[in-house]
Amino acid sequence: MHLGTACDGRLVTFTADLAVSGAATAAMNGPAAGGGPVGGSAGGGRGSACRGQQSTVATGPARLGPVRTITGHAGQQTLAALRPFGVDTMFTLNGGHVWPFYEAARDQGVRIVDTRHEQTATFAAEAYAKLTRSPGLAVLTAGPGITNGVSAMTTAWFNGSPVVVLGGRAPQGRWGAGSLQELDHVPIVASVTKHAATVTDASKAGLVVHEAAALAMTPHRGPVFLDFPLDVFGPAEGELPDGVNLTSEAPDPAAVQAVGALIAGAERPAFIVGSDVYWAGAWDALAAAAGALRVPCYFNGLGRGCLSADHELAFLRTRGLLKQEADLVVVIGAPLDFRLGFGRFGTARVAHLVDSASQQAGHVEVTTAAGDLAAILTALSDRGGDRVDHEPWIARLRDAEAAAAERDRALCESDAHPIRPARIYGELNQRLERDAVVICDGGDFASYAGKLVEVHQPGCWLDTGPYGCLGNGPGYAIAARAARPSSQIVALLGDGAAGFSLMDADTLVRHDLPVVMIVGNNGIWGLEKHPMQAIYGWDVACDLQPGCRYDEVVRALGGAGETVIEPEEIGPALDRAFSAGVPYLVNVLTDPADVYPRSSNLA
Ligand SMILES: Cc1ncc(C[n+]2csc(CCOP(=O)(O)OP(=O)(O)O)c2C)c(N)n1
Ligand SMILES: [Mg+2]
Repeated sequence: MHLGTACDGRLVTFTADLAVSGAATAAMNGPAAGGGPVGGSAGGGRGSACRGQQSTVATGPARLGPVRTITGHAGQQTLAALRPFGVDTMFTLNGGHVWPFYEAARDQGVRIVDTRHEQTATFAAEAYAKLTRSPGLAVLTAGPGITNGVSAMTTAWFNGSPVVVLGGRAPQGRWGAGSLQELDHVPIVASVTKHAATVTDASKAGLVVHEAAALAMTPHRGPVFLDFPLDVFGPAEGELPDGVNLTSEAPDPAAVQAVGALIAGAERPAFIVGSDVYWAGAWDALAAAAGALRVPCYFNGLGRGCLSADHELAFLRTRGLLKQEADLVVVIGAPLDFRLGFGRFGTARVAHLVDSASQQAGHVEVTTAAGDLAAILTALSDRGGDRVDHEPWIARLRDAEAAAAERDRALCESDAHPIRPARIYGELNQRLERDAVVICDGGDFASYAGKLVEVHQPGCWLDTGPYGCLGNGPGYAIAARAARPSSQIVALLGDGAAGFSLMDADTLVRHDLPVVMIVGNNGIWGLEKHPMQAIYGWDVACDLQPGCRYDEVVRALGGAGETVIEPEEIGPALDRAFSAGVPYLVNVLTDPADVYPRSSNLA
């Protein structure tokens, strides 16, 4: 039995109504998994990354269970449908087509955070999903509002992030006559969502939204889109399921057994842990499996922090060695994409654990087990039996890791002028608390963060993911402060990246969301300029304004900031930023000649 919030704000009870499978124990997402009461103002009870994990797994199709009747237009039904999933905040930018959602948000106590660009609103919804492991909500007005959100929706699609995007839409009754912003959005977003449709019957809005949110949250997760013609909001009355019943695929025991046998027989195995381990809430199951099988772990995306960086089996700097030395790499909850050498690690055998059969790689033949990742990891740790001793391999990696950390330490302490970007991370690392949320938005500057920032808790690392869309930083920062009122929030922005959405520092100011932004300002699109120089010997379209005062932009918008030129000024500037209590941008002028040591193959 779990608590939910009725549309009138009353707490109501509902049963999760789960069909329990025999052996599988898995993480459910959202409040139905034991997250406790939902609703109330943003932040209250939403601050922890780690809420509601181990519960029972339902393996059958979603069933609606008992229903309740909601009196109210489609907007009212929609928000009432989303509340039991834990949705307490809406990210949006105003347009008359979506006012019924605002009315419902006012009535039902859903926080409205309005941004200066729909891309930011949608990125914020994605980050809120990442931080709360429940659906993020973006409400976008018809036409340009929705098309402005497409890159962020696509980012959510690539990241498997459960985002619910609600769009306004020109009236159905006049379709074809040329109403303002009359655009059929559905085909535009169909290829980057799990489901895209137009709601055509106000009395079904609650049910349709419930099913869309459940689909977004069902592994493999992802964004969904519904638009609402202006003339079908109601008045109406509709039914709503009283509970949330999420399901995930039960893994095939034989497939899990095959992976277990590979690990037991390997001398030098490694796990690479990706975002879907986090989405599944499977960090405890991961720790148990890695510990029982003695397998060193590397991390990708939201996988970072699933084991603390100082765990004896957590490794950061030696992944490159796997290609030469590992004999087995088990990739868990991440696609075998360009970030992972397309699933090839030298001569090592590769196994792939995915949260749904839909995520099985088509481009390489590897041993694959699909299904609930917590269930798979638990089955692996319970396997028992003999296995090869991995301690010499762990010791070898530990030595290599220590040597690499020593090399990084020298970089992080560099007092070169102009400033080397690594020095910024040296100063930042000394100040980051274990639950700090670190956000990356940029080229080389963000890559340095991936190499040098150590993550200690699940849900504390937000990068843009494999879609690589610059401009996510301010939206992610808005969501991070909204979801984690008392954690440090740090957005690391390249100077090029900052140009996409720094105007949304205004949103941080208006909504009183103090965060620290650090611009690694090398005056160039560094990740493009250096490779162009290396390949062509020349470059074009790679230069930005040297020394541009991005801090003045934030000051003009009502925040604060400063520019840093000398390495020893970085630390004190960060201290001022963390204690400022307002959005604060530290604009660090860095060396444009610093070339990031890049080896990944993009295509
Ligand atoms: C929306 C978008 N446009 C263009 C790119 C291509 N791109 C990738 S990295 C990069 C350079 C980023 O420069 P900056 O943010 O200044 O970081 P730096 O590499 O200089 O540290 C560009 C233009 C992209 N990934 N996303
Ligand atoms: Mg740059």
